[in-house]
Amino acid sequence: MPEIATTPFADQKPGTSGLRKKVRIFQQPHYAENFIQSVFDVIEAPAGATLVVGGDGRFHNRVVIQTAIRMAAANGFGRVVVGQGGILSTPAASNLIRKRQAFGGLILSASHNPGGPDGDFGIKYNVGNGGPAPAKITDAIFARACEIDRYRIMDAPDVDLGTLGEQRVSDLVVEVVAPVADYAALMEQLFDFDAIRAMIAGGFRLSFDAMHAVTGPYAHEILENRLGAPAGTVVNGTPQDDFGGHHPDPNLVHARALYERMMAADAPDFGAASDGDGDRNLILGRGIFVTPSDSLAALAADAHLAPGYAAGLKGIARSMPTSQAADRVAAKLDILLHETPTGWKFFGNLLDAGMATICGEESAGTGSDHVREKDGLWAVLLWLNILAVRKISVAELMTEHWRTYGRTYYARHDYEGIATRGADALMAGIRERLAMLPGETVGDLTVETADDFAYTDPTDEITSSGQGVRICFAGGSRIVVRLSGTGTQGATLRVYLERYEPADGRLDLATGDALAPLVAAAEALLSIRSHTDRKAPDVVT
Ligand code: VG1
Ligand code: CO
Repeated sequence: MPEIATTPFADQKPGTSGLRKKVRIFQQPHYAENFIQSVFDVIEAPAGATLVVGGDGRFHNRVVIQTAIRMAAANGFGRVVVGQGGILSTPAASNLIRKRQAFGGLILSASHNPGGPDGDFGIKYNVGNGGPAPAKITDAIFARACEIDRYRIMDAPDVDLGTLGEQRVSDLVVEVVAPVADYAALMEQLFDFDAIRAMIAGGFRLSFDAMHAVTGPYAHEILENRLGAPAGTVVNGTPQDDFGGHHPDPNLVHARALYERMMAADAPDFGAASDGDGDRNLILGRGIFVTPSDSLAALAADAHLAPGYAAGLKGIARSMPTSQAADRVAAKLDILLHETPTGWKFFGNLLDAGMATICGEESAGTGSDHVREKDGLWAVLLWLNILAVRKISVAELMTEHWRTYGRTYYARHDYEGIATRGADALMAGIRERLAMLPGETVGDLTVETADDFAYTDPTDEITSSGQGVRICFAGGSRIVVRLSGTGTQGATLRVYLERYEPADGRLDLATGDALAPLVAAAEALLSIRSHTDRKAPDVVT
């Protein structure tokens, strides 16, 4: 087999969701090759195995797809299934891995991070269940990348990614598939498309912002072609390799135009957006933003109204910083609630074991056991299905939810690209004081418990520690603080603020007012300003 000698790069440690770096780092000779070979060396796929390859269409996507195909050919794979044009949304890739019983898949994305020559790129390996590789595999990939001295690559011309059907690279069959077809078929199985179609035909108006990213073709096909929403429902629906110069991050900052449309007097009934690779979702109703944590809780409470979930839920899983709103739904439904570290890779085992049906994260990720990734359009369709059955507005549904379960006011404050030293000092400082915090009062708040979150996976007993600091106050409010594992520059500090108001409490406060005491407490406990050298967070979501 053709082998090329190489030397290791010391920085190929996968983070929360794969290896993410600036495009220019990935453009260094041998950089992507080293990482892909490290993956292949660790997974030891049997000869003739199938590999799914696709990405979110960002700058450099096609280059690395061609490289991955040549390397798969030289490493003994029998078949590569690749999306046409090199495009697959992350949930669609997860679905293809499962459907084609592939050994695994390479997903090329940096998700919500900006793209283009000066933007970010990423590579993530997903295992045969369709989900991100668990930590024991990503750790092994990093260890391998630190000592790699050769990679295998076939000397062959580029594959034609534009033409559907089979081609060959030496003994490898490369199958170019339509990116949307299988995914749309799966959505039709899970949801009552007739009911949603009837609601739209009856005058229900929606707007979906694809943010110039990968969900454009998926949303055009599903929302407009199959569900009958009028042309123009999907905006920014043509994927661009630099996402039009924007951050394809569906939050109130980067999806500002959609937010403003939804707050206007003539707003549509429903608004949504997705991110670069199609696994995140933003949900808005006329005059109301639904926090991702509340969205998870509301979807869990009513999921049984969709055909795919008519049998009820086996359990709910949420990442630790996600608000406790879903816990109250789980308690009422008398099902298990799992609290996992940040990142979708921790949900896979629970879904495989039938211990959870629905999962979610505060970072606009929601999904279920239909695939092993979070899924932006899935969340949109479950919302539409529930609204079509219940025949109420988003605002009415949320008000009813809060009157039943109480309301969890929530916000995340991000300090982006700060100096690593200050970020590490902040984390080390609070970790040192954790044992002393219980009983301490900050303003009107009294600390009840404080810890550094550790999670033991109930299926394989593997423990992940140091996953973020939790400070819980009497009455159910919380501050959580951790460092991001997806950034590509300096450090990003995330401070998660949460205040609980019971069902008979104050349910109509402005979020900023409701959380003001927690913002003050966070500053008092963490000295954020001095550690970050910032007066205020860069992004509040
Ligand atoms: C962030 C989010 C996390 C999410 C991850 C990947 O990680 O907080 O909830 O799973 O991004 O999302 P971090 O370590 O930066 O906080 V995506 O849409 O990149 O696949
Ligand atoms: Co994403």
